Amino acid sequence: MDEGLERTVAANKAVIGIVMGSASDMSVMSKATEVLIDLGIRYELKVSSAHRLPELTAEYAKTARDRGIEVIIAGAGMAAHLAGAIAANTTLPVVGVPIKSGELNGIDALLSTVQMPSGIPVATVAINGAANGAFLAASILSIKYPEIKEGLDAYRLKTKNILLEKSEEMEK
Ligand code: RP5
Repeated sequence: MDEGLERTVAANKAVIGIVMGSASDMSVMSKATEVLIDLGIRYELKVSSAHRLPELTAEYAKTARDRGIEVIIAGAGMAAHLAGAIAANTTLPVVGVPIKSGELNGIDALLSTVQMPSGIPVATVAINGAANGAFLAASILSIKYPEIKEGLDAYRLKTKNILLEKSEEMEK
C-alpha cells in the first residue's frame, strides 16, 4: 500500500466515521486511522460517550448517513455501550472495537460490545482490534468501491510476500 493517499476514495469525502468513548482511546483507535490512510479512505473522527454524552452520541449516529458516512467504527472500553448506542440510532453498518482498560482488561468491553440483542447488530472485532475494525469497514465498502478492493488485495499480496521472503530466509 505504498501509494497511500494517492488512491483516495471518493475524494474529499469521509465515508467512514470513527467514534471513541474517550480521548484516552485514541492510542488504540489510531491503528484504525493508520489502516484507512494506507488504503486511501477518508474518515471523520469523533469523541463521544454513550454514558457521558448520550444525546450527542445519538445525534452523531442519526445524522451520519446524511453526512455521507457509510460505515461507523466505534471503540470504547469498560461497560462499552458506544457501538450499541450508535447502532440503535442508525441502520449503517457498525463495527465495534472493545478497548482494553479498567480492571477487567477489555473482557468487559468485549462482552458489552459483542452481545447485542437481535436486530441491532454490532460487528465486533478483537479487544484492541482497531486495525481489523478498519479492514472490516474497508471490506464492506469494497462492495461499492473497486479501488478499495484493489487496496485490500494489494495489502494481502504484500503481507503474503513478506511472509514468503521471511520463510525462505529461514530455510537458507
Ligand atoms: C470508556 O471508559 C472509554 O471508552 C474509555 O475506554 C474508558 C475510560 O474513559 P476515560 O475515563 O479515560 O474518559 O467509556
